[in-house]
Amino acid sequence: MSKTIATTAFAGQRPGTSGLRKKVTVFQQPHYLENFVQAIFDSVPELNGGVLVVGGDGRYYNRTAIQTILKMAAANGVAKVLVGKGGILSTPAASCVIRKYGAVGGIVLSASHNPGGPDGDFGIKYNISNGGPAPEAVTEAIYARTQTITEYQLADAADYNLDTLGEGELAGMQVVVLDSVLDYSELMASLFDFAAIRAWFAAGHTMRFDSLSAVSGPYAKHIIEGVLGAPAGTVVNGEPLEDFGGHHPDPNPAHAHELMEAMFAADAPDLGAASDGDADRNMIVGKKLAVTPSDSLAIMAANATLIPGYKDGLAGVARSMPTSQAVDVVAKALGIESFETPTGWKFFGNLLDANRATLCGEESYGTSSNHVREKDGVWAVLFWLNLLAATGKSVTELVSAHWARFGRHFYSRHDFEGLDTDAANGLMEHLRGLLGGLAGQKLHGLTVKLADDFAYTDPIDGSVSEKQGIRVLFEDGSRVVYRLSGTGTEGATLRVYLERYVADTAGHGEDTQSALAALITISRELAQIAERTGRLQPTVVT
Ligand code: VG1
Ligand code: CO
Repeated sequence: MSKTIATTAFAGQRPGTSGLRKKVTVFQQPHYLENFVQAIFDSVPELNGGVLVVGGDGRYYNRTAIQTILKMAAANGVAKVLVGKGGILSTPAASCVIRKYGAVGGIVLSASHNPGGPDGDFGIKYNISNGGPAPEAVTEAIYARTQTITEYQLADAADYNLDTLGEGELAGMQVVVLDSVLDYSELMASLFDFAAIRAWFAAGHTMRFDSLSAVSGPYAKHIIEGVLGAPAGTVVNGEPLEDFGGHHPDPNPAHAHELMEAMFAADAPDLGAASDGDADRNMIVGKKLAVTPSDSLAIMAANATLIPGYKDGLAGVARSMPTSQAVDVVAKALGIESFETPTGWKFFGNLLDANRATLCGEESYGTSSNHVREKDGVWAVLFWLNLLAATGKSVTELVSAHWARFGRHFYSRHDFEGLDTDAANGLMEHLRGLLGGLAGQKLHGLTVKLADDFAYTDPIDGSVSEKQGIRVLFEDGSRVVYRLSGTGTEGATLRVYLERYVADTAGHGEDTQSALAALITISRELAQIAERTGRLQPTVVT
């Protein structure tokens, strides 16, 4: 039995960089979630009679949303739903499960690196059958449908028990509650040399994995403490909590400050790592050294053949436009293709499907490979563990050797959060107005080579994405990039990305912010940040 419920459209249900993200209180409005979910079913007719994966990062409102989605799935003719136990599926595990069980798609509930709890954020996104985020054509269709919706379907059924593994039924739809930790762990075992990592721990090496009370905990504990034999307590903050225990679940040096303190202490472990709300991000830290995500991607690419899953080499690599060019230098040395895509994992899907890229990464602490179609935090940490075990080197030794061979890309991102939206839009328009006249100008000793608003033509399907960020490129290879965030829920966030290449080893020891000082000044002046936003300093520096 199902009901048809009348509704009216909500403005603003356009998915951003990674799905629809709003305050929990916005999602709690009657019909708000339902409208978006019905728009998914209306836009993807194959779900009728098909298999759907459902799960989320366990944050506040996850269970409520899943019950609604299950009843709507049944009423919309979905044949079978695979749902994570307790409603839990990390984003990479959701991708793994969609692929493994041949689902039509998945609905992932997460606001990822945004804070959770009743006053925090919630989010929902749709992933397609390759396990990856829906491409823009699909998210735009879903959005268009939210603007014309007048009714949705809901089964008249009791809530489903999400805590008992196994098969059951809800209003005629088959439901399977599964423990994705096992599927995910099996996939990791097929890629990495678990015996070598086990031996590395057995020899007394140590690590600290901070799950920030988010969803990576169960996966990291099972694999690192269970299968790989690291001592109990290696994974800290490993219980997923609805409010992340007050942690801001964003694995960067600013937010994962407990980990940074541990890694800068005299008794620091050999490897430090952290992951975000939905476990698709990773931060890698050595003793007194946070590895930038851009360097991490480049180092992984340069050393990939040491890892069993990549021993035959990489088809190519891809990075988001604001990510540093470090991996391009490696690709050139390896003689493989490198791609520059707009920000957001959905742009890597086609390259991975077509086997043009094997490894992909973003400066926002996201890295992954063709094993799934999402970024993957625990995978990245296992990759580094495998590198440490295979080489016997420390994180610092691997990083220094990499810089010595390829040169160092000093890199930092300055975020100005919670800006007035009009002021932020005005700032971007101001920058667009400057573009035509910048080439050839000398700014604080650096000559502008090219300035543009980044546009991307997908090499596989030819789709075009415009206005993806302002790039100012200098003759010496340095760059300043500006974007407005597409994942925030309060005002606007301006992201300023700064990069400078230094080939000579003698300059590699410099402090990052001082190495970037001229670019920082240029970035502030060009965009008139202080004048337009009233901010003299960024709120977050990564
Ligand atoms: C940010 C990052 C982007 C990432 C996205 C989703 O987007 O910059 O690289 O793909 O978050 O990550 P934006 O538009 O706010 O800059 V997650 O881990 O929040 O799903
Ligand atoms: Co995330």
